[in-house]
Amino acid sequence: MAKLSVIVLALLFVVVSRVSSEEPYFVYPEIYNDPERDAFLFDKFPDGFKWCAATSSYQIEGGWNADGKGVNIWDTFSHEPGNVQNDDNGDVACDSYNKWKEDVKLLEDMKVMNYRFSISWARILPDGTRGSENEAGVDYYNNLINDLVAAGIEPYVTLYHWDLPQALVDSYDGWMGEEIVDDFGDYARFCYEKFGDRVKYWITLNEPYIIAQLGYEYGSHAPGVSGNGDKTYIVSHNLIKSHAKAWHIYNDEFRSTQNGLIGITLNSDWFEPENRDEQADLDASERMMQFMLGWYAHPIFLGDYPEVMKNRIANLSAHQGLNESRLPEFTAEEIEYIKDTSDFFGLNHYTSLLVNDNVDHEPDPPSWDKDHGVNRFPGENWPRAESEWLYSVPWGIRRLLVWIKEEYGDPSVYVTENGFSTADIDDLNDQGRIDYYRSYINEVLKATIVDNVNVQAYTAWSLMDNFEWAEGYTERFGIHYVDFNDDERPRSQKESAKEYARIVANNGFEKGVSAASTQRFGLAVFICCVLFHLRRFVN
Ligand code: GBE
Repeated sequence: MAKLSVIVLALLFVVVSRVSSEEPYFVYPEIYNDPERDAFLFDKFPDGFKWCAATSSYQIEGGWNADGKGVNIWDTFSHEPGNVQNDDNGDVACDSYNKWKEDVKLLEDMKVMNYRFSISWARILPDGTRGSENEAGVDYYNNLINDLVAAGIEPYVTLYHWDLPQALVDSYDGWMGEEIVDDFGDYARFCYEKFGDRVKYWITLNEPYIIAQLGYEYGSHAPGVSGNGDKTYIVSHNLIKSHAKAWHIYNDEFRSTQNGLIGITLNSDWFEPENRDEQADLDASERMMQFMLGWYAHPIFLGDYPEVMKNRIANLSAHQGLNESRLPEFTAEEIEYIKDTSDFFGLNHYTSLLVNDNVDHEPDPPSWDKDHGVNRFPGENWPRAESEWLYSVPWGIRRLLVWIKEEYGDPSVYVTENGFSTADIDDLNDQGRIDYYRSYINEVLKATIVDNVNVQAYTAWSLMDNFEWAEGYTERFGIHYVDFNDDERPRSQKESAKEYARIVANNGFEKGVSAASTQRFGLAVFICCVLFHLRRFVN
């Protein structure tokens, strides 16, 4: 009898210790207070899911005038005082032009499968065109790619992450000129020829929305042009055609021998209706999605611009007294040529906003913001990152992924960026970033295995702190810390990099793997052993 009770007691102890070790690590901001929506899901991603980390050329490379590189629009823009916080620039940045071997090491240590980086157009074609080939630039990317392949890390290569050769602006106004379509095609072909034997994933353009809207309407990004709902649409038109051209060149001339995939990366917030019982708010949400994401995704995945954009911009243009819509039209042939030119849906996502209908808009002067006619604002008390625009809204990415699945016919989605910024302080213990990654990745998991969205990859932005565009070095997005005051630009692992590596190793989330629960389990085993021995004396 005594023996039995000891055994029962021991079993009980084991059970209790296991149960308490399974307490979920709850990382959703408590403010949301919607346990049903925000409950943590302990499960794994499907086998073969790709884990990735990303950077871009101008943000990390430095070497801005090294070994024959041409000047690009971010060199020009950042060298002009007043454009970037503290007049920072990417002249040295993380010095990855010299320290790329260390970058590969960081990736290896985390055991990610892929590295997403971009090619600096002006580094390999200094004046933007084929005649100007720069061998040293080509060597740089060959070395990086070879090292990645040797380390078993697949390269995901972005052709254009915002650093346009300055020469193309000087000769035809860059993305404003139609000539860009052929020049981008030639540049893409050059990259497939040089690197396509080893690169099997290509991304044509990173975030055409930002290129057009911040570069040619708000003027806050290079080339710093301001507009009134005009240039932004012309630039977008050329961006979409350039993307399609690069896809067709790959498809016609390289796919059969190189066997890779090529697509585009679009950025979008999720726009949550302020009140789901109000039809006007639901409409505002849908309209905002079409104006931000549909602007590019509709022509590329479905054909032509979204109806709501065509109608509203035509109406507001007529109201202004213009003969033609400010939104250019695609010809029937162009619509066909552009449709179905992305082998996957590359998605960059960071944040969500609430929306309602903007009823009292004075349409003059015109702008993209007036064309959509939507108010966007954060929810009360939503936790914010260092970046003014970045609120942590984990459930937003799930809603967005489901929207993409339904709108675009269930494409395979690669999340090509997601991440969180902190202030410029030297702190490796970045709990806020850890919470952001855990909760956002958990929502991607729900979208994948509960909602059956075909998500195939997830990418952390960024592998390391880097030049954050107009914010310079005042905002840090890295899962590795870079000391920009040290000439050596040393990198160190933040806690978020370790957490990301654990998620990668588990291909998702395991229950109860905290140090405390492991200790509790060890203690329980020890006590059971003691009880087991005591049992002899009891008998
Ligand atoms: C991505 O952009 C980029 O691909 C990456 O290069 C960048 O480092 C990362 O995200 C973090 O920003 O009032 O609209 O003019 C908005 C995401 C500033 C898009 C916010 C900069 C969104 C680009 C200021 N934006 N961001 S405003």
